[in-house]
Amino acid sequence: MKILLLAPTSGSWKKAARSKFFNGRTFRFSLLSLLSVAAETPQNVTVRIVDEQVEEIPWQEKFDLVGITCMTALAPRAYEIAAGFRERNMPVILGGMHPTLCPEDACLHADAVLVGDAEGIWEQVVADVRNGRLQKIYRNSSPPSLAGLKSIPRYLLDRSAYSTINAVQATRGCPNACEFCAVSAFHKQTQRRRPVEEVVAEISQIPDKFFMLVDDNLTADAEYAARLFRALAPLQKLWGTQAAISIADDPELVRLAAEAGCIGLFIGIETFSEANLNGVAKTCNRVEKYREAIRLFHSYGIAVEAGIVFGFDNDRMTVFQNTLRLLDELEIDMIQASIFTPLPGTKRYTDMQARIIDRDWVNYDFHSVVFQPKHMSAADLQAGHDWITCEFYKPWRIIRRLWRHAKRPRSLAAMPYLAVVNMAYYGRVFNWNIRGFNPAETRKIQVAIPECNRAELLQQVKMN
Ligand code: B12
Ligand code: SF4
Repeated sequence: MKILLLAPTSGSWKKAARSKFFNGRTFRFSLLSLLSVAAETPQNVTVRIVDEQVEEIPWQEKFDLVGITCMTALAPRAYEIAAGFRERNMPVILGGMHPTLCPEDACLHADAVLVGDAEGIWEQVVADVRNGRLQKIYRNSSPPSLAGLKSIPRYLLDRSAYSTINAVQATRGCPNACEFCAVSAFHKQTQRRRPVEEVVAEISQIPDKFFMLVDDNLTADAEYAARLFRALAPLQKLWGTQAAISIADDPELVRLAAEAGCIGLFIGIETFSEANLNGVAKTCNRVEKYREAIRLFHSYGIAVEAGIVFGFDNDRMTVFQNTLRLLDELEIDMIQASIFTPLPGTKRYTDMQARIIDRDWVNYDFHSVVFQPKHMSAADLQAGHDWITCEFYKPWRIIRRLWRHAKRPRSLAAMPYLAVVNMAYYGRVFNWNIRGFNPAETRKIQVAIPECNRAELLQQVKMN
């Protein structure tokens, strides 16, 4: 029996994959979703993983089952590919974020849909294919335990095509209830954790120095995180992960993370407006604590990538210029600027139905406006997001950030990481030619964005 597991790609990601320079390799890592499904596949089945960013789809080959993973923005491409294989008489199953949050949509385009985690149910899917009785929907009756997960077959990937294939997960989900978050919707505001010794055993098998913990909120359970960090420290590896900014409420935990080799944190700062945070129930962020938290991370040489979102209901045209000033003020090392996106399956999607102006999933890529903002036009929101992205990654700002980082204590370990990611973002913004990321256009936009006064601004956002 032969199974193909496929990761689709589209839009600018596809373009980047095809171009010779700035090919997006830095941002390409993991594929842990498909690797986890492959790990669960019985030994006597041949599994092939194809990442459309890396290689062509093997249309001419014959498979007994084709499994496709997809996020919302990639759903249309996943459906297109599914149609291609079904025309060739090969059954298709869809799984991952979008099929789980929108099974009724996914069901229209596939022979079967797997809702939620694959562990605990994938073996049944394989058995059903073998017996010719594939069902329409598969889901575990309750989320499977993460103890005793099978070993991840990273050898199925061409490692030269990825910045790292060393993606590991210690926990799944997040207990918080931020109303815009797909993770919260997928995992129903819960977090499951793997036994610390199993995570450490997996990481100790990785031959490289660097790995990524692709958890959603690694430090949600501080006691678990502390145990994990203590156990990781002797391995002397370097790693980055995502955590809520509230990790800084526990300076001892930050110290343990640094001693365990943490060199980078992706933090969902989202906005500098308390009203915006309250509007989406992101209660783990408090604007007045941002500065203290970032200083703490920096004091351990940990680089901070901030997730910043524009288009919240209290955002006005001043938000772009103000946010750039505040990011500079906090010495944030990298940003991932996004446009607010009401993702299907989340509370915000339901609440914002009347304001949604674009229902093409392709545009649910966090860089396009799909709803009517409250205090600006959709075009202004798009322009402001494009403007700040270009401004933040201008070469002089990147050099200043590297210089500032170099002056911090323990900065050496994170320096290459910081430089590579900043340069990769530069390449992405200025060379991928992503829609909206046109430097000539953004120069014009700058004129329309109001200037702001530093002291007034700090007082206004109550950031001490
Ligand atoms: C690591 C990561 C990335 C990495 C690597 C992605 C990759 N290709 O592996 C990078 C940085 C490249 C990335 C990029 C993006 N990401 Co991302 N990413 C993640 C993150 C943090 C972890 C994913 C992961 O590896 N999970 C671990 C695995 C084991 O869990 P899993 O994916 O749920 O898989 C299990 C089940 O879902 C199921 N399953 C999954 N796929 C399949 C397929 C089949 C056939 C079957 C049967 C089962 C199955 O089985 C698995 C095992 O149980 C998630 C958050 C999350 N919790 O998922 C966001 C997340 C998936 N990303 C998201 C987004 C929006 C993006 C971007 C669009 C961001 C942007 N603006 O650029 C891009 C899109 C990239 C692209 N076009 O390809 C959103 C998706 C929201 C949505 N509803 O669509 C998420 C949920 C983050 C969030 N909080 O909103 N991402
Ligand atoms: S803290 Fe982060 S991962 Fe958790 S629900 Fe909120 S946005 Fe999602």
